[in-house]
Amino acid sequence: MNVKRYLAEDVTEAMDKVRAELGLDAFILNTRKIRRHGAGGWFRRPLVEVVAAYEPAPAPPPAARRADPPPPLAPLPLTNIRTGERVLTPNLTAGPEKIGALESKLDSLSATLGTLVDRVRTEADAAAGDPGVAALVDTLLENDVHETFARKLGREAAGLARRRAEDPAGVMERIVREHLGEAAPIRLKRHRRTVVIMVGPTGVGKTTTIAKLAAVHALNHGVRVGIITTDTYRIAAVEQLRTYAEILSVPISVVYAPEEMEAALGGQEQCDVVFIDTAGKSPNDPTLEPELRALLAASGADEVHLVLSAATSYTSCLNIVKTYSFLENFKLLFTKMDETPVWGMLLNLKMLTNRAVSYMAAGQTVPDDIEVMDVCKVAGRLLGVCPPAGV
Ligand SMILES: Nc1nc2c(ncn2[C@@H]2O[C@H](COP(=O)(O)OP(=O)(O)OP(=O)(O)O)[C@@H](O)[C@H]2O)c(=O)[nH]1
Ligand SMILES: [Mg+2]
Repeated sequence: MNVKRYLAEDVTEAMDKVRAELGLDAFILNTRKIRRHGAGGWFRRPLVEVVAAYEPAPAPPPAARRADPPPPLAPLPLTNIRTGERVLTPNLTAGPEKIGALESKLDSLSATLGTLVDRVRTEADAAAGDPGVAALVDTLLENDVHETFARKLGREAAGLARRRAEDPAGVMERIVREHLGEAAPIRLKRHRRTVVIMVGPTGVGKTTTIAKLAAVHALNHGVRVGIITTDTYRIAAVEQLRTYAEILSVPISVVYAPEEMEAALGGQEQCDVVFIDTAGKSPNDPTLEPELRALLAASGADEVHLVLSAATSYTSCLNIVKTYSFLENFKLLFTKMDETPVWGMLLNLKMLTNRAVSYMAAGQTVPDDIEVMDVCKVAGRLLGVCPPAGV
């Protein structure tokens, strides 16, 4: 009995492969879902692995092996399929001039193949070959854009700049902006209250961001704001938000368990937008997912903003992304952009998660130090166009 492993997009495709290759008598030993390799693997559908066992086909009987070989097939004339014209007649007894013709045909085929391979390679090498693009890729790397993404953008920019005969710097700036995507700030529902929940690791600025956004909405947009805090782990956490709520004269409720959420939301029925604060948790805390799932279900939040510090390392980002991959939808909100001169993490996270970016915060002052994500400013900074002095 032999064993063979198959990988496919789904079970049907995997079973088709097993059937096609091993026939109907194969046994399925195991089926499981496995994560794809690579950083973006957490956000893509897992692959299906099927392990099948089969009986190898018996060796042909010795008599069959001793049988005389079949007679050689008569050579078919080769014709040009478009013109019907005979181009070459393979003949194993051909003279030196026929062999010469064959050789020259092979030479021309190999030249054509070489040109094709070159054409495919050119795109990939263009970034490295074009000193302008290579310098832009270096700037991205200096700004902590991960190498995989920096090189991918370099290839895209080089290809596009050459095809359209455009300045690589302009093309690269456009590509970075496109990859960052359009900013997606909070969109208030027209005829009902909008519930926004802030989640994320400890100390990234969730509570401060809620204070900033509550103030901006209440003071600048004249919107009726409510605040609910579920962060009852730290004694100071409730007081921190209560102080902001009092200054803004907006209602605040404290929720100790998901069951209390309905009543808390009911008490803020008249609000246009309600911000829910959550306790920061380590990405490795096993209670994070079940607790957050329960809160999301209880609140029926319209928007989830994953709050992240721009000063987080790439490795930590990967861990955070993995931790929150259970969320069906979320926006990326970046804080502490004033604490780091390099903003590559924004682009890394955007490209890893493919989620919309919402706001950027660059300071501790409530409410001034927050704005809707400015993708032009970020792209400029990543490409060394904007000086790293303030936001
Ligand atoms: N430099 C800087 N500091 C910030 C920013 N946003 C928040 N902070 C500071 O970061 C610290 C933590 O902020 P919090 O709002 O309490 O963070 P949190 O995510 O609610 O923290 P936990 O609830 O403990 O998880 C405070 O000192 C804030 O003033 C920012 O954009 N830039
Ligand atoms: Mg907090």
